[in-house]
Amino acid sequence: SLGPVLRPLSLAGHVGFDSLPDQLVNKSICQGFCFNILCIGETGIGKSTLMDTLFNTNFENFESSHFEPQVKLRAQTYDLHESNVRLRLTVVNTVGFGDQMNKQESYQPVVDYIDRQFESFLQEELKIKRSLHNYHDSRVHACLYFISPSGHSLKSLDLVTMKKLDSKVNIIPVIAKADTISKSELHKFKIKIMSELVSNGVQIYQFPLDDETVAKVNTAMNGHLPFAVVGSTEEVSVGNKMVKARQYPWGVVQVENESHCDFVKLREMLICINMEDLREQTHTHHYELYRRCKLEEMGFQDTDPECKPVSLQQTYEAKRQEFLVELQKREDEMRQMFVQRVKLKESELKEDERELQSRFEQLKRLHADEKSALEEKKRLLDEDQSSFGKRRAAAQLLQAQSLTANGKKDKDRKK
Ligand SMILES: Nc1nc2c(ncn2[C@@H]2O[C@H](COP(=O)(O)OP(=O)(O)OP(=O)(O)O)[C@@H](O)[C@H]2O)c(=O)[nH]1
Ligand SMILES: *[C@@H]1O[C@H](CO)[C@@H](O)[C@H](O)[C@H]1NC(C)=O
Ligand SMILES: *[C@@H]1O[C@H](CO)[C@@H](O)[C@H](O)[C@H]1NC(C)=O
Ligand SMILES: [Mg+2]
Repeated sequence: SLGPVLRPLSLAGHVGFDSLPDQLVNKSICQGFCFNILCIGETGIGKSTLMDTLFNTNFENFESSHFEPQVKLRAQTYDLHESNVRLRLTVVNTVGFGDQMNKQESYQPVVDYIDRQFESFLQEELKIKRSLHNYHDSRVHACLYFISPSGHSLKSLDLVTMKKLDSKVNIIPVIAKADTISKSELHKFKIKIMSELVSNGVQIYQFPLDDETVAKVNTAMNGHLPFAVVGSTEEVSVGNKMVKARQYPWGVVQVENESHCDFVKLREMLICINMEDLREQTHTHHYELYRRCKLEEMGFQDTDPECKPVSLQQTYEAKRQEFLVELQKREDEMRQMFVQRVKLKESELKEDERELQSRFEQLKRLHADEKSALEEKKRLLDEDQSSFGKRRAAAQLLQAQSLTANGKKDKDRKK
């Protein structure tokens, strides 16, 4: 790149910035370290025993049943001290892994757990008031995948799970309970496992070769993968020493004897040599990938289609503009819908009005007919009445005449 031109200068005397590495060391010691291990393996495969053996502790162990309806993850955090170094260790165990009828779903809770830890780190990073210096980083730095010592091959669950996880976490496969498999079988089994991983495109963690002080040992150790491990917290006396071992009727398996198993190799690689690299890879590779996908999903980008850099401000403005346009579109749609609805309602009302009007006309006609019928009746009634009146008057007259006529007759008779 086109940086400033550098001019080498030699110092005339001691300045003191050669203490920078020491300052870094002192600062790190002061802050303390954190390391998070995820143990994936079927129930009873020896996860807890191996963790206890690795860290020389007695972590809380809950034996899980084989009847869990689904896989769960259980995380426990411990504060460990060695000399003046403080390590905050989180051990995450899968509970019920591979015990369900439908084993294809076993990996999903694991994937979700890893993503959740990335997400909470991202959320902390995106805050305005960040407190990353005292943030409890729960991102998984190393994933020990426990392969069952069948001596045969990997199970499809193993391949599917590792494939789902290999872009999210540093996978270190181990052959569990390696004391149950014979030496010649173990050798073939290791080769088989590695070739299956390669042919399925599963990317496991490779011990780094860029630091030349450990490049040699790391190269050699990459050739011993996957480590065949034995765990035990039981102490057995061998010679005049007490050593961690598993005792059998036919002999003793010494956990920390390299001709018995790869436990020491695992401890060296995981804790003594590459713990910092595992932490770094988690941050610079796996988290970086998660962050990138997440931000791209949210619409952020570094460059526009013409490869010009885009600032956060521009992205924000563009998003805002996009949002406003969308809002305007929605508003127009709403308005159109409203107008349409009003029109529909209006025509409905007009129709109702027409109907009412016609009903009204009909009623009016009916009423008029009734009225004229009634008037006709009244007229007839009036006619009847007047003819009745006339007839009555005639009758009365007749009666009166007949009365006078009778009176005369009586008088005549008396005379
Ligand atoms: N042969 C042999 N047995 C082991 C080894 N490690 C653990 N075991 C035994 O396996 C049994 C289960 O060990 P745990 O360490 O509890 O297994 P786990 O995977 O933590 O089991 P859950 O947490 O219940 O899923 C115990 O009886 C251990 O003694 C080993 O390396 N070889
Ligand atoms: C680092 O710590 C050691 C021991 O506490 C001390 O002697 C040394 O001066 C410190 N160095 C720096 C650069 O702070
Ligand atoms: C390791 O095991 C081998 C083979 O069993 C044995 O010869 C050797 O003495 C053991 N080493 C230690 C330190 O016990
Ligand atoms: Mg356990």
